[in-house]
Amino acid sequence: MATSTKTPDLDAVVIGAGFAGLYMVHSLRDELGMSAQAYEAGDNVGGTWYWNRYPGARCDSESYMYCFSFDKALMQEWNWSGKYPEQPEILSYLNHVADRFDLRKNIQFNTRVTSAKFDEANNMWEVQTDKGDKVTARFVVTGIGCLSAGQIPNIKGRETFKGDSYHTGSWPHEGVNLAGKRVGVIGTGSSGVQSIPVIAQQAKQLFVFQRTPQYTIPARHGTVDKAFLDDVKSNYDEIWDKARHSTGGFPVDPIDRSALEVSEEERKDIYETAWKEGGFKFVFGSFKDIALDRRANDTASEFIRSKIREIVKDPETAEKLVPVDHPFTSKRALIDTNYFDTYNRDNVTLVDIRHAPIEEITPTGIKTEDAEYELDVIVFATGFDAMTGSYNRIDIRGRDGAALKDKWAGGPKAYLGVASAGFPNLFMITGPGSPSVLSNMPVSIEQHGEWISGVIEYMHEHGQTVIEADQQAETEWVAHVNEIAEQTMFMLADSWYLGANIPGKPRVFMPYPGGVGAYRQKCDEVTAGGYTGFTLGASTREPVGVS
Ligand code: NA7
Repeated sequence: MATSTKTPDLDAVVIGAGFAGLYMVHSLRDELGMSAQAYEAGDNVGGTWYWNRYPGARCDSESYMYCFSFDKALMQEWNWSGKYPEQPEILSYLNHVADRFDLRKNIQFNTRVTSAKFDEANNMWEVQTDKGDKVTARFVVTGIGCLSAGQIPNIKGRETFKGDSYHTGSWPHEGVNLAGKRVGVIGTGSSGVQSIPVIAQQAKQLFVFQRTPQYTIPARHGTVDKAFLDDVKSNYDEIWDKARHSTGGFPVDPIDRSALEVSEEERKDIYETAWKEGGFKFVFGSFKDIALDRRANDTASEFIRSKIREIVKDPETAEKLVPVDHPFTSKRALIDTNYFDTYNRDNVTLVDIRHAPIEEITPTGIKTEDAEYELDVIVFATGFDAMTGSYNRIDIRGRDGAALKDKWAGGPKAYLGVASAGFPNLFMITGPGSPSVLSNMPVSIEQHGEWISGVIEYMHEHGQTVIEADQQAETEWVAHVNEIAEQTMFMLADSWYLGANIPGKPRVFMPYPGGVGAYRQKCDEVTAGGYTGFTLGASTREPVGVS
């Protein structure tokens, strides 16, 4: 390992000011006493919740679990108004956190990090921004999100459209007046399923361009139950502890019942109860094997299909909405409010572009193989270059000037999803290979933040200035992630988890599907072993500036 000769300007550069970036600034600055500077492309905090302001945008995690747990007073003082947190309220929460912990003074807004290059001679990073900043830092910590690089498909004629068009992930802050407009929504993923029912109420006419039908469960959203919230607040420690050791980052007890070991009647009752209750409990609280065993899964998939046929009045439309080409949970599980009901409205038309694909976007609308639709507005609910897109937008170069983008050309490679061999002192919060998008994000973000702070503190105590993931440990971890994914439904659909939504992207399963509890245990073992799978290097110079 090289020995440092220069002292960096900063202990750490943090990229992003969403949940991850905010927590990291707090943790490094206030808990470790380090100098940390965050750069954020938006003009305020919020990350995902700053950008995704489309109608109906909200989180699918229940609000009492979609928050930080690092400060007990914060947990007690914040009151959510809805069962699920809506985008404006999450943004208010993150603004509150930024103010409460005085984080803004270490965040430079309207600034995008363009490059980060590792200086091997000095064991530090040189970071540049689009505003001309050039700083050096011992560590770079990315809080750049898993779903932040928006994807608008390159449909022929897109630029010729004379109306307005928007991507759900970069919705205008002032909102969009859709009253009296003919609106086309392309995409029926999470953003489409959330926005379509709300847009239908606003627009004169709505055309939904659907390529893949979806399984979605009613959210049963509503105002928060005050008595429930009070109860949660008096048991928060226990609740969070359960979530931290769970599969999805939610405080649910594991279910030990197979969908195949109960009678048909009992199974139906269990699904009915879960359907009525709403939300992800349909997945976590029904049977242990619907995401793992195809026969068990068939029972859940078929139940949801029957619900779609029951809700949607026009049988032809209902059949178009019924997913048959992939099992439930193979794509991101969705929850909704009135999604299928929306197709009973007179002003809503479902356009099946699987059978008659879009040929082009014209100046006046969208032309499919069998019809032309006149539109005033096109909404692209077409998703993101997930997990790796946000990394590829930054020129990240490690040892020997090697680009992360090149290393990841065949799929992302990272040990524990937190560090990549050849890129020392770079930590990725909820990077590919960690539970991230398969979990309740704040739980995973805090776990990574704590773990990263812990490493940095350890390095200080041991007088070390460089840490790097070992190639072998990384290779084994990536293989392990894929091995688990192979045992699930995840491999059975073209999803963004597999990069299948981006033309040319390698088909590799990106998040860790083993659950947050198992993942935490692995990270804790790595820590207990003195950071097994990492190489740490000493320096004759001062250690990192932990006070
Ligand atoms: P998703 O889940 O990636 O959904 C994108 C949707 O757009 C999906 O229905 C796609 O169909 C459709 N799509 C994408 N490209 C095209 C083209 N070229 N033509 C037609 N339709 C297309 O993105 P979301 O924003 O909804 O959700 C992303 C995540 O954010 C979500 O899971 C939450 O975790 C938060 P496809 O299914 O690929 O056939």
